[in-house]
Amino acid sequence: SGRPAATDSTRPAGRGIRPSLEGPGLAALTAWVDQVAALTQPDRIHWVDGSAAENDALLREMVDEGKLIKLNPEWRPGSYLARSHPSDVARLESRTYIASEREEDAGPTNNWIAPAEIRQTLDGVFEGSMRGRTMYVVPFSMGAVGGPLSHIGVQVTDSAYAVASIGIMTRVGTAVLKQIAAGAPWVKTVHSVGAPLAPGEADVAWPCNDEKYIVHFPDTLEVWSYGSGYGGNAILAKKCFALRIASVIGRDEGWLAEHMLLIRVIDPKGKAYHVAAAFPSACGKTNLAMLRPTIPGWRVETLGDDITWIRPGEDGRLWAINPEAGFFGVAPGTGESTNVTAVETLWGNTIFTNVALRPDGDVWWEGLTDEAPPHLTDWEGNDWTPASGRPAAHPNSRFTVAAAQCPQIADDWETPEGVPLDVILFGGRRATNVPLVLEATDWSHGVFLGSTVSSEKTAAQEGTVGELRRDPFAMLPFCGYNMGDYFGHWLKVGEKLRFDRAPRIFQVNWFRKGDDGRFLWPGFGDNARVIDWIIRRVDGQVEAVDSPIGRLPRVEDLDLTGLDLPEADLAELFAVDTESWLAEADLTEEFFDTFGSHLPAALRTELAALRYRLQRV
Ligand code: GTP
Ligand code: SPV
Ligand code: MN
Repeated sequence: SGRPAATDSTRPAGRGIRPSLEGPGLAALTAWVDQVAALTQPDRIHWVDGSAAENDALLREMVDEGKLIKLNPEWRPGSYLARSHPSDVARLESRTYIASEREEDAGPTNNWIAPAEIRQTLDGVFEGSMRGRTMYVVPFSMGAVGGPLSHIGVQVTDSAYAVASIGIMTRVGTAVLKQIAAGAPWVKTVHSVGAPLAPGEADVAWPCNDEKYIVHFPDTLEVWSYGSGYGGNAILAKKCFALRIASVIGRDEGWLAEHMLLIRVIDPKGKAYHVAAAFPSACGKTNLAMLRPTIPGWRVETLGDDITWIRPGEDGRLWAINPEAGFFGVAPGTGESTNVTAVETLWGNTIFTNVALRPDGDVWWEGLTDEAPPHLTDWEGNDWTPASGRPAAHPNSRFTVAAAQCPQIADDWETPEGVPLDVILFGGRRATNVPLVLEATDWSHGVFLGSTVSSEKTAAQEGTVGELRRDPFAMLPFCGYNMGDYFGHWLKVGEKLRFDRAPRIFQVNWFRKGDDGRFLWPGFGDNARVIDWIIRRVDGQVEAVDSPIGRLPRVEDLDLTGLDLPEADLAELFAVDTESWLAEADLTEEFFDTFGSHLPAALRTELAALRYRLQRV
């Protein structure tokens, strides 16, 4: 189009004008913003200050433009529904790249692309990509602003939906800008939906592009994302920065950026323990983060539900923070009987994406109530009844809500120095083989358990739901460097810990199924029974039974009171079948081989020891 490019970000934009801050760091930021604007050619530039008034105006504008549906405030005050384009509903692992200088640094689990090559591609697609739109400049902090474990970034985006989401998921605005002005280092992230508007052209509800790129430059600490407006593809502070880029920073600085929930568990005597748990996408992190124990006396306080940054302290312990400020959680399956805490968290001030709309202006999704309402509008905007034969909400439909709204959030959840970890859990969605709970014998066995996690695919990424794949540390799609080196980094971090202060590592599996296809374990609030055993192990109150794959509970040590669990199911939950584990060990060897010389020797030793123990049975 013949529209003149707005390359001068000092030009008054009517609102959100470049703030009049002083400081050595500001020049670099404004120069970069000008450079991105020169490439993408937006009509306007809006510097986000993070104020409530700004957020209100943004949401109102999106409603006026048909990009959000305002929910009935009587049921859901301050809340909105977004319906994505039907093709833009999840993370796109096939379009996600690590553009490290050396291919080896991306490793076999990532899509590598040469930086020079992809820069050329990106320059092409981003040229003029924001024409007719507003370019928002969003300074954000992961972790409390100025905290010792915190990191800062800036996202430039042409998506108002992304801005509203980042505002919930992170700490945005002027306080962060002041840090940048003062010279704090920051990570550059650029996002465009890739849908420029010609003069006078009407916008659509969910602009996006068929061509998509989510590209990470670990050597220069940059993210460039094009074509998608969805979650992990568009809220770049989350998976792109807080995991892929942060894992690289952590490798270089000696800490860990993990796909983990973080909770404080309080036992009946009032003693507190901190637990971090890595489960793959849509495998139960948010649910465990908001656990309401079904056994008396136990309490859980929520600290985080998706990402945890972990740093070894001078005291030989691991200290952990949740770098996020909100939850971007899976809606389906979230209901009174499974996660009442989430239901309560969502009372208002929530952005829902791809859930169903009720005739009374509230939302619904499969599992919110046992029975579906008789009539709904489905996530694509079509009429829906229970007889429609398709889900009303998309299986990866989500809610975006501030963590502070969680009724069981820990009072000190934003503590900048973090909490000391007592327990680390690894889990996945496994219908067979993996027992309900298993304890690692030591740190390197724990790292072995993390490195061998496999899980059935869910709707959180593109592809076939149910297909089994390796997802080490639940980080397969999120590790920004060579996964073999990442295993080595975990081992190295372990060496920095005092042996009596390192967290104990366990593997859990809530998803084992019987031959008839039903879950053997009730899950959800009853997972507290497993946590109870884990805590008593940590405290040295109960013995464990050695098995070839690790330490298992004695059945009598599990608190199963009030649970209607058939004896046969209980046995099946802990069954270790030698043949299938030997077969699994063969697959692990194949998997390990893909890392070549990057695989730490200690993990080969663990595999050999596992086979030895299995063959001795
Ligand atoms: P991401 O946000 O994608 O990282 O997912 P997540 O790991 O936070 O998963 P979440 O807690 O949202 O759970 C995903 C799905 O698993 C939901 O449909 C839950 O209802 C279901 N789920 C969670 N915990 C359990 C459990 O203990 N047992 C069973 N059977 N299902 C569970
Ligand atoms: C996940 O897929 O692990 C999520 C959702 O938490 S997203 O932010 O889209 O990555
Ligand atoms: Mn996640």
